[in-house]
Amino acid sequence: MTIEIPAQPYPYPLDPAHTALVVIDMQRDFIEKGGFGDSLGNDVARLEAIIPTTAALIALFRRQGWPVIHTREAHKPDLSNCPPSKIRRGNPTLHIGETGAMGRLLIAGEPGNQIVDALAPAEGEIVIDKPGKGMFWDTGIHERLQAMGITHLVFAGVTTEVCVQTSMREANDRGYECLLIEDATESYFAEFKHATVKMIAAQGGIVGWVTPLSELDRAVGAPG
Ligand code: C5J
Repeated sequence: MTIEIPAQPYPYPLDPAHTALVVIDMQRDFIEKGGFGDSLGNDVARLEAIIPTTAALIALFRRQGWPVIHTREAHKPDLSNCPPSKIRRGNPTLHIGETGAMGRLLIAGEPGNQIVDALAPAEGEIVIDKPGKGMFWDTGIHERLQAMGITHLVFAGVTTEVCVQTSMREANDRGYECLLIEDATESYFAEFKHATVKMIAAQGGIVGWVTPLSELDRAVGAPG
């Protein structure tokens, strides 16, 4: 039986037995000073601000016993899965693979590549390292989700218009019913988040649905 979640552009039919949460790239490289996001000249405090909402969303899924998946934007130490064009891009003070305050930027296993402590994956939760912006390219996650019988994905994380939106679009093209929790996602640019949230739900939900955490909490049943 589905749970109807008030959402834009119309109620989202959450299917409890077939739903997983995807928390995109809540890693130190994007959220803390000295990381990749900071090296690009961004205000990382904007992203840090969604940690409490994202933690509450993860807690809701854990209470329900629904799967939680974490992603990290992470490349192999030899950069063999990072195209040179991606390394060159952006004119940052530091490039992908170079050493910053938290180790090599966006490299698997480095301190900066770890998910922030407040959102650390629990034992048994899936953590995928993705070399692209989207969660499906070169990760094998679609096959794992299919094996788990997952048809519905709830999204959170950063940044709204880059890795979150790319992952939602990839998921949408693969047939998943996608819901974005709008106060558990953030961008370095307020206007980009605003536009992304609008374009996801536009045209009858061309990419998916959007709703705040409070609506999900109410519909699923917040703890008393
Ligand atoms: C970016 C991401 N913004 N996780 N990555 O480069 O959105």
